[in-house]
This record gives sequence, structure tokens and C-alpha cells, in this order.
Amino acid sequence: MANAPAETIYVLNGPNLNLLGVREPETYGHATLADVEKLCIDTSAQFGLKADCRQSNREGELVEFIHEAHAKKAAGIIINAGAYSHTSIALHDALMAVKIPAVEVHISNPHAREEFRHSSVISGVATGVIAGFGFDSYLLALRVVAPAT
Ligand code: CA2
Repeated sequence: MANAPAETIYVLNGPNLNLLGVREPETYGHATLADVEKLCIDTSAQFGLKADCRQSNREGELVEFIHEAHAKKAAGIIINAGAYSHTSIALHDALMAVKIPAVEVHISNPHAREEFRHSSVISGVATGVIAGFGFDSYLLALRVVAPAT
């Protein structure tokens, strides 16, 4: 019998994360967004999952990616909403509407930074939050959304 198709995890990155590896390496490291996405795709495959990686600088497009994850019956969402984490009721509402297990990730630890980064409006609708572990934040998130292996 043929194997069932791998379950899909959407890996969503928000505004300015396309600049990874290009600016501010002291905060965000040297890897590029393409490096991070490849790491997520390779790690997902190890867990028998397929990572569908998207980045947008536009809030509405990120909302549409979340709707698409629902339409495509994604098993999970890993989201680094960047600065929209701190402001976007639209992303909060989208994550709440689709009811897909979602892990909020951050490369840096926002709580160790400026006061305006200390609150996230999406944490309350995420299954959990992983922050401050550099690019490993994404890998830890994949580990928790992967079915028990
Ligand atoms: O630590 C994170 O992952 C953040 O989500 C990154 C956001 C920031 O607004 C959050 O507070 C924490 C900023 C992403 C900007 O990414 C850049 C990458 C390279 C160079 C400049 C910005």
C-alpha cells in the first residue's frame, strides 16, 4: 500500500525577516531566510512532515497564508510574525478562526529587549511560544508540532 502523503506544516515569517543574514547579524545571526527555510524543510522531512515556508512583509498576506493553511488542512503552523506579533489583531483573529495548532517563534528573546516587544497579541491563541534560541527556535517548534515519534 502506498504511504499516506506527508502532513504539511506552514512555516510563516513576517515583516523584515527577508533581511536575515543581511542586516543586524548581532541580533539575528548570519543565516539567511533561505537557510532557515531549508533547515525547516530538512528537519520536517526527518519527522515525516512537509514544510511549506512563506514570508511576507504585509499583514493581510500573512492572514491569507493562515487561511490557506486551513484550506489545505495543514497539521500545524509555525509563525514568526516579527513586529506584527506585538500589534496584529488580524493575525490573532486568523489564528483563532482556523484552530490549527500554532507555535509562535522568535529568534531573539523579545522580553530581554525594548518594552514594546514584551507583549504579543498572538501568544494567547498559540499552542505555545518559543523565543530566544536563535534559529533553533524553529527546530524546537517543529519538534513540538511533529506527531510523537
Ligand atoms: O526575534 C524575533 O524573531 C522577532 O520576531 C524579530 C522581529 C522583531 O520585531 C520581534 O520583536 C522579534 C524583527 C524581525 C526583523 O528581522 C530582521 C532581520 C535582519 C535584519 C533586520 C531585521
